[in-house]
Amino acid sequence: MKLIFNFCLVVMLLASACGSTDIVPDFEDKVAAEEKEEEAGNEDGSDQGTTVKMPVMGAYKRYSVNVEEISGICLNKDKTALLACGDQGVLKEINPNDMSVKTIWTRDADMEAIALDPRTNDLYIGIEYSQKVYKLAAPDYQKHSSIIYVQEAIDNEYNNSGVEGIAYWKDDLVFVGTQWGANLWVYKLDGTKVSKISLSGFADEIAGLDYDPVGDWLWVVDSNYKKFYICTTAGKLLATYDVSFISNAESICVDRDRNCVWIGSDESSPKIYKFEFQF
Ligand SMILES: [Ca+2]
Ligand SMILES: [Ca+2]
Repeated sequence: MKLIFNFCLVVMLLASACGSTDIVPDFEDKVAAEEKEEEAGNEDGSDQGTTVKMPVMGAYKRYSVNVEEISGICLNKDKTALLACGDQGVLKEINPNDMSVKTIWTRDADMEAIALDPRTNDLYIGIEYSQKVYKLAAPDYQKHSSIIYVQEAIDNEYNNSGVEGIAYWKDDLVFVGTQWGANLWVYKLDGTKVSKISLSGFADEIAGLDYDPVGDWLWVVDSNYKKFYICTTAGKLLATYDVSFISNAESICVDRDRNCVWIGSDESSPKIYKFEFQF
């Protein structure tokens, strides 16, 4: 009897060791699993999961910044400066100490989103209207190529409600978000679509995106609802921050080294808001 039991145990262990190894998590499965967890927690009125402390927003400062129609912000490779792009086709570097600006690259394209690949320091820039992503090669950021086409946004003519957010995730994966439908895709850098979800359960649009590897969170800014959010990579809302005083918040950048979050406002006199944060 004991022998049979041991044999069964070995078989079970082997089966679990040989289980499927999904490299790319399936969004729908992950969302369903999270919903199940929630339901299970609610049944007996208690939350069995570990409570995660969410970041606390503090005071803010507002700066005028010379980046025309600022619409995307990320940190540079050594996190000493901000890189920002705007609708007028400008890529600029911003000194976070005095907000002085220098131009890096220009091109006639509606640049609405920016992310840096920490493995290569290449930049990915989301282009609205043509609904694609440029790769801008490090170190000098003067040579671009089109690497991703968001075909659904092209086919359904998202036009000016198209690609507005991009964030580097991991491996060769990026998140791409649109205003229309608050749609969020994962794409491989070779242009292959991996998955799609919508954040429309809480957001009106995705106007800007950042991925925060410390919390494994997505930070999303929504210029229509005038809020920004933290959600899981499966799209579960974790926190909401009100920024009703910002006229057109289209870019977001989490800066843990400076204990702040940067929000850019695309307006005729472009602004950057620096929010103190306790992470
Ligand atoms: Ca814009
Ligand atoms: Ca737009």
